[in-house]
Amino acid sequence: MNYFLTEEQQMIQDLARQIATEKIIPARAELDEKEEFPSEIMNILAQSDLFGLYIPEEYGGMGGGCFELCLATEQISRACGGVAVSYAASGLGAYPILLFGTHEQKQKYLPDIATGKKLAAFALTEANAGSDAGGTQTTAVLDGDHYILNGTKQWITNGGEAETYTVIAMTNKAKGSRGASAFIVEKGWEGFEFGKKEKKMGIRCSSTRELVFKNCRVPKENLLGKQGMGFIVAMKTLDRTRPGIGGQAVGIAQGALDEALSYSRQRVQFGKPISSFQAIQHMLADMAIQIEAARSLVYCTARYIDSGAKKISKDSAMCKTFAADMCMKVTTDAVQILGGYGYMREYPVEKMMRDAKITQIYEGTNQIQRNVIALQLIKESASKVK
Ligand code: COS
Repeated sequence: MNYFLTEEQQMIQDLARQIATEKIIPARAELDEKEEFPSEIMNILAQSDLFGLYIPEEYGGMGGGCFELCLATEQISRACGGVAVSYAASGLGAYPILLFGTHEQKQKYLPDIATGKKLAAFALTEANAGSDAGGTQTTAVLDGDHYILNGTKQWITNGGEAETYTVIAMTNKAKGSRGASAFIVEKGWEGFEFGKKEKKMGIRCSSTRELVFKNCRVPKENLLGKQGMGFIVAMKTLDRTRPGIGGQAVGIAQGALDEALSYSRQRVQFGKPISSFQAIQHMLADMAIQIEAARSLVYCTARYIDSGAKKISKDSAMCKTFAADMCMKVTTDAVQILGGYGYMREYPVEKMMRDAKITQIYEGTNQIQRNVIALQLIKESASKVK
């Protein structure tokens, strides 16, 4: 399929694929086994200027958008979902600043994120506020020139590794989601600590940790947007980053198909390579069809977002949902094609199947995405009737 990439986009894709092949594939099994953060690979991605793809040139980036970030994330995911999420979550942490930051905030924080000198992270989820993002319990109370943050954020990707955190906290609990606000918080500030590091099913080299705020003083100028806009900051951010999860899902699935194809040509049973059996051929064909359909939807949505379109929630949710469900199916089928070998750790497909699962869960479960899609469909239908 020709997606008519520009010369620059082709270069980004080629570069990310080369790093994935030469640096990530040889390291992924050990990183997964040891649950070790891929610092060295993050440095390579930084030196290759891949962290600033979606950041305007004015703030030290390459001036691209969501599409360029998806292209790179897909290629990295083809090799390792855990490395890919560590890379892409910096974008998730940076997008609130990009969308709602003042010029001063952008000037202060974006250049270091763009060069990869500093990683970013996004902190919305809490123990009792997952799908119900408006149920945030962390508080931010204004005290002179500072907000005082108290509470615990859970399952924060890049927790502990990132230097810059965008954090959602309640400035007025009585107002529900309209009482949330967003803040930029730096690692090392007094009252900001890291809790336990999670042990996970997949994406095991990525860091997933608690953020603990105990009377953490955040300067007033680190409020993002206006007080009370935190929920909107989070929703508008996720609208722009969910296609990245789609890209991750497409990449993981492509990696699994590549493995299944290569194995099926080599594995001989009943005197023939198993790729000559129609049962296997049809599985391979279905995997390829589903991957290409998801890739088309992800690319199309990311380009639509970059065009400046405003109503993107439904499309963003659609591409994330479709690609994540596809990824779970394709990686499961890849394990099936490899049979007993597929179930063993010596082959990468069992890791791919473990990594796939999270794409159906994070940045909003696929059930929540379907709620978003259905509500928008009903709204559009009602407005047509009027
Ligand atoms: N863009 C702009 N505004 C949005 C929006 C979006 N994508 N989604 C909701 N809003 C606005 C609504 O218009 C509403 O505004 P008003 O108060 O002015 O009417 C407000 O935000 C509250 O919206 P809503 O009533 O739909 O909020 P809910 O509490 O029902 O929650 C869902 C909506 C479930 C969609 C939201 O909580 C969600 O996305 N949850 C999943 C969170 C998630 O992805 N977590 C993963 C953690 S990050 S890795």
